[in-house]
Amino acid sequence: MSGERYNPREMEPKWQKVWDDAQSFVASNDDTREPYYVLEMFPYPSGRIHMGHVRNYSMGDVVARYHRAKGKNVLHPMGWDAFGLPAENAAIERGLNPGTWTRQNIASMKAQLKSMGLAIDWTREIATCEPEYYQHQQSMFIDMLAAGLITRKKSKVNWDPVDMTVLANEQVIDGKGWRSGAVVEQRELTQWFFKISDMAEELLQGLDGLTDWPEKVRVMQRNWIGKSEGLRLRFELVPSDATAATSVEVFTTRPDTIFGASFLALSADHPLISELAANNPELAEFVAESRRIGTSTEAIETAEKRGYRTALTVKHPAIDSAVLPVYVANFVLMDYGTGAIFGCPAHDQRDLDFARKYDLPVKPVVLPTGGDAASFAVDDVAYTDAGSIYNSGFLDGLSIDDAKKAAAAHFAARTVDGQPQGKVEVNYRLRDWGLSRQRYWGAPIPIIHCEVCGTIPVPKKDLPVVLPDDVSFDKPGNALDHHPTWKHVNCPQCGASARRETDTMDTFVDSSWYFARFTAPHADTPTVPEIANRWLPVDQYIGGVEHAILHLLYSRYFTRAMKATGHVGMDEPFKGLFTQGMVTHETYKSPTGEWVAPVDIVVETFGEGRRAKHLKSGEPITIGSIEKMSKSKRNVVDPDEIVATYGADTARWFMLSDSPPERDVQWTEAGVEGASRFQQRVWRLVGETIDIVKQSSETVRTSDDDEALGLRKIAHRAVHNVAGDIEGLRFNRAVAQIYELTNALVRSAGLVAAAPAARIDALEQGVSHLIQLIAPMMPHLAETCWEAMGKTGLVADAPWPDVDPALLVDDTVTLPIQVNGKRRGEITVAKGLPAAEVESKVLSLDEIVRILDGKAPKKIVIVPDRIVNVVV
Ligand code: ANZ
Ligand code: ZN
Repeated sequence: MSGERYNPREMEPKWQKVWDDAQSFVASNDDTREPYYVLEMFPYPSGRIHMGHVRNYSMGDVVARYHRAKGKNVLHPMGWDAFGLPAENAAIERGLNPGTWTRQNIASMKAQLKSMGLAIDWTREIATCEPEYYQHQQSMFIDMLAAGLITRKKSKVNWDPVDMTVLANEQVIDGKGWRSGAVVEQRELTQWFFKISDMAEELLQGLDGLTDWPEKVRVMQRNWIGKSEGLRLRFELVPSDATAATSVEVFTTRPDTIFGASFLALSADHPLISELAANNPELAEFVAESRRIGTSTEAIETAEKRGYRTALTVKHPAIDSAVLPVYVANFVLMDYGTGAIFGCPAHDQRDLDFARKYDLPVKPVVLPTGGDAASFAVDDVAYTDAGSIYNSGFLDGLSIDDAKKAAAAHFAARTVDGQPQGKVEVNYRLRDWGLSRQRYWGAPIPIIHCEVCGTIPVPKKDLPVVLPDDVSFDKPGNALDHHPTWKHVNCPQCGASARRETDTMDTFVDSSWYFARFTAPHADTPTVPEIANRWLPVDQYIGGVEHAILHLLYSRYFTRAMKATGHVGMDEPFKGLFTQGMVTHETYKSPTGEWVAPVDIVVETFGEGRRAKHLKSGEPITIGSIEKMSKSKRNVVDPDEIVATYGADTARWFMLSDSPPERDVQWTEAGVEGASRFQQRVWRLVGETIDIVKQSSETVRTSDDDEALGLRKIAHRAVHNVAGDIEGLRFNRAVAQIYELTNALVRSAGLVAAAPAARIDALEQGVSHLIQLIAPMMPHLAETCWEAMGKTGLVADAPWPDVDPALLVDDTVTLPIQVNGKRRGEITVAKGLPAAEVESKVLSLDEIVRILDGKAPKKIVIVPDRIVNVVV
């Protein structure tokens, strides 16, 4: 038996077929055992899986297999986030039909995932691009529209005037269209929105209950929701011919700094500015230019701060006869607060930059604690920390917080234009979620526009609104809109000719409820609430931290919207969240500065150093920094090649072993080799153990000697600790425990020849435990070992081993041994071992025998469980 190498290439497909045939991982909705739902973020079908997927799915698989072994009814499904731009780009660039391209990719990625041996219930597979899926999304859209959760309003989009198409924010690079290079414009389109901002407070509060989420993700969501409490403050306009308006309102979180105000700034889209621009070409030009920055907050924040001084001025609300100039500024957003601010340069960096540029006064009104009022000044850095208010009339001497309250009370009691001058207000950064995309490859929005009846939802009996297959991408813009017949329909209400909505849904909608669909993937309603409520929320969700904001927030919103429309009964979709780190690799560059792929080089070591050369040309290659695996740097390792060379178990083991799962892991050849050697080591140990058991003649189980008991303790402790580590998602620590157990077993197998039956039994039990511990991580190897050991059934179906609590108790003590007061060694014995027994053990130790040199000791003093003193 022992001696043969383990051959993953042969065994892995074998066990995959066995699991498949036995439907081992198919979850039943009727199973009455405790449900456990583990889910990894489903992949986009780009065509090939990458190492990030391998890491992500290996982790999820360990969790799934472990909880199965713990007797739970485990749901571990897989699907495809199958709509989106890359399919359209393939269509444009390579003339492929987006559907065909996507489905081919799904087929090849599915084969790759299957080769990893994942414990997935493939009967529940879904792809969001199939009508069987998106018809339910359309149906829920209609429900949510009826429930008032969806609205239609004007909103700005990035418009590429050459390609005549709407661009996603990611497609705008430095203010230009990614494909055409044309300067992008802002256009207003009427679009559909989920009214997520109505739920801002609820989504914020809900974060408090998500205690099994990483704190950093909760912080990111909190910041994104961006609650701020402040004051709406009305400024009286100095009468002017330019407008009939008499006042303008700002939103401020720092009313305590009002005495430091030196200007007002309005958004380019502020109605007052539009009014002024109508008669002022220069202003109109400035407005147009501001709009070219792009719609993303990031673009606005990074753009140079620019302004235009209008002819308007306002009265300072607290300083008699002082007036402030009114600017248009490109950093003021129309859709936050009131679209207008007062600028206090001394205490806001943006305002300071602006003031320096346009030569506006900088008047400090917050004095740092211990600062000197006479000399304190703000130069290039705004002072934004704590202090006491000064230079500020009735606010002088107050802390910032007290001054905020005092200012709010002061302005609330005054009126401008017959209204309170100040009103306390809570604002959220969170914007409504625009779901319309002017794209073909997405779920059609189930709406019909009729000139007579208006905007009419498609009747549910007419669902799904199916995407046409016969589309052409030879014209820029939305291929769905260009389709000759698709959009022409009759109004479901009055029968007149009408037009389908040709916008499709943002793909974030698709991924906001797939986890619910998995619970009843073939139902003819979006969910079956009783079933969904049994499985959800997902017990453990695992994915990349890049989804910390949008995907997770949208899913949290959508779950609430589904609850409001009766599709599920809970608020939160994901009870536990884990965000794993990335997979990195060294980078390599040729002498001419091109990136070189790891497969094309050989690395040699010399002394402490390493150098690389090109595999074929032999030219020297520079070893560069360690970076996230990416196609652009070519530092990728193809999972297929790894599986072909080392097997899936090795890849899985390495991905789990090397770093804490939340951190980045560096893929190295040495690391994979190490994982592969470990696999062989386990296999050899199993072979040896089988031989030892076969050769043992003793059949009567003797009672445990120290060696047997020691081994049992190590094994039970490992079982106990690995369970805890898997439950805590500390996979690398679980792996370390398994290494320790393996070492102990290998050592013991080496000692065991002609040993008492109890030791052989302990070894066999220990190896059996080891196989169960590696089963979630290296499932194919584990099945092979399990079978070789003559166990019945599959290890995938075996219950997690019971731990004997007695074996977890550490009931030994290590006693130092002194000879004539000098420490000469130590001995480990059972706690409370009678002195006579300790004495005879001590006297048989090699070291003591040597020191006594045949003489008897004068005296032996034993302090029980503490120390042994030998006097010679
Ligand atoms: C005066 C002031 C003085 C401000 C000061 C800050 C510091 P958060 O906390 O994010 O809500 N602001 C208000 N509306 C804006 C808009 N539409 N576009 C750009 N900026 C806007 O930020 C609130 C602060 O951001 C407000 O408080 C306002 O500037 C600015 F020493 O008012 B503050
Ligand atoms: Zn009609």
